[in-house]
Amino acid sequence: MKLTFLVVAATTLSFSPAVAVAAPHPAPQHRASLRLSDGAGDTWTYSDTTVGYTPAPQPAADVLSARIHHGRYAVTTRMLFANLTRESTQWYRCEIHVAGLTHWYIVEAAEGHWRGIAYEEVQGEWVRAPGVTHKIDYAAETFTLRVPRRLLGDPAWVRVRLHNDLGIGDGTFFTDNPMSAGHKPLYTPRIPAR
Ligand SMILES: [Ca+2]
Repeated sequence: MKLTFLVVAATTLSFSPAVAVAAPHPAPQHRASLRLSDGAGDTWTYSDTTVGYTPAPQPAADVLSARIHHGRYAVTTRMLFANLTRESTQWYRCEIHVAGLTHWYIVEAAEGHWRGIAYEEVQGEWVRAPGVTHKIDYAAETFTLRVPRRLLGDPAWVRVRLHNDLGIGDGTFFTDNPMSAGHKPLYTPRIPAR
């Protein structure tokens, strides 16, 4: 089992039936945080010249765990990687779905801006995302993104999807996510604000 909810939005859980709910005690109600675990060595590769996705280990893109918190003031997400590097272009992606709308955030890290630049994708265009803060910690192997709730319209709940893509420069890419066992990430159930 790849995905494990340690804390769940118990009353709104409607995820895949394959998901294991790890709750040693009666599940708390309306928790605003999710913790996700992911396998090691389970990245996928794809390219500009081939079709589909193939399993291929790539520690720089390999997500090991994640945390999503819907707090009073912001949605904060964090992914832990096997071994982040400053060698290839990496796109850290976070999609936040609210009622009737999805916000698409991308942080790009590459030569010249290893700290990353945050964008929101709006109608296919990448625009800078003031108010959105992030940190790429290459020593701790973590990527953190914080989106103020006011930028999301102060939603009652959010559904979140995290993933990343790494481009090694020859048209070859790697991807991984903590949201599914495959290359395609799935959204969380609704996470209410707290
Ligand atoms: Ca992984």
